Amino acid sequence: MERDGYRVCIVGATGVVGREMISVLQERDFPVKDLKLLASERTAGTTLAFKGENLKVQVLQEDSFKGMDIGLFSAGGAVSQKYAPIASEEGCVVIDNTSAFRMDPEVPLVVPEVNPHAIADYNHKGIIANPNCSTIQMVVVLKPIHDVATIRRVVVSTYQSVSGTGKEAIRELEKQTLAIFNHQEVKSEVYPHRIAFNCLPHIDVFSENGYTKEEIKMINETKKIMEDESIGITATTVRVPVFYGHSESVNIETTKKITPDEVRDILSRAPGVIVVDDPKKNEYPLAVYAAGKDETFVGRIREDKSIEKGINMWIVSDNIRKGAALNAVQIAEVLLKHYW
Ligand code: L14
Repeated sequence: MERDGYRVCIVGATGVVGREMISVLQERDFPVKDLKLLASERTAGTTLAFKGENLKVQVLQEDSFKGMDIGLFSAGGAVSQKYAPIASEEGCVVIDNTSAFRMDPEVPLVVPEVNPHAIADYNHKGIIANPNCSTIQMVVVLKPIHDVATIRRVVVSTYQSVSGTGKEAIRELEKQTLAIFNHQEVKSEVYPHRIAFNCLPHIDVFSENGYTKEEIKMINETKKIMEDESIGITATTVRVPVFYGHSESVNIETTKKITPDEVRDILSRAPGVIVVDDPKKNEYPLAVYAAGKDETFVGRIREDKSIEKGINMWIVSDNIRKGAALNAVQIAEVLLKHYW
């Protein structure tokens, strides 16, 4: 059905991801008829610009979703748990950026380049989940390889930027860096230890088995999105003193032998992926280069000679864009095109 546009609301509009959602809707000229910005009492009242108009952020309430078509949620798991069912009940389709519903067997978990069909397969009830940032950038690279060579096992270590945690963490890295240069006391409020000039092998909370929730999310979400429970995955997720862009060292073992040249060839044709792999010219993906871009960058593609059929690579993407806001808007675009 052709429409003159959709009524869109953003829950968590004043956050790092919420603000990026506003920019992405604008940049991509998403057919927005009406944009409603929602946040907690703490930040409501803020004014944010959309297409030259200043919009005032309203307090999120149970009746916020009346008449809305699409809700982009990024205000934490607890807010989604409470308000996503209320929104979908009102007929507002929720695209949820939190981990609240990702592993729910009735909720599709979607990366448009990888499994857009999941939206139809799951016969969703008005909630579609946006995967974890580290998972998204990994699966856009792994899926095209899996289709050709069948991945048996994945070993991933991440190097994640502070922006994933939010604006307080961005400020913490800035403040600590300045404090160290000025020989002042370094305070850690957001993270349990100093992040400036340091690496923390700790993202999200620890669970009983010694893994962090971030690691468990990467393992479970990758299997769900790739639709293959047989893939073995292990992960170590690390916070590094970078502002924007997550990097990942990824080792795969395949069932069918595949050469680095074949991997480069497959990935050069993969949607949303750019191969940056010319070591002689010192060219490889970098967080500072990926920041602000839409694509996922992959390089350092080489054979893992310690096993018979292994490949190593380095994958980088903007965690706030492809890892969150952009992927959410791309899900909305798939919805409009095929399912509305
Ligand atoms: O969406 O970087 O699962 O602290 C959890 C941890 C997003 C980012 C998620 C971080 C995330 C995050």
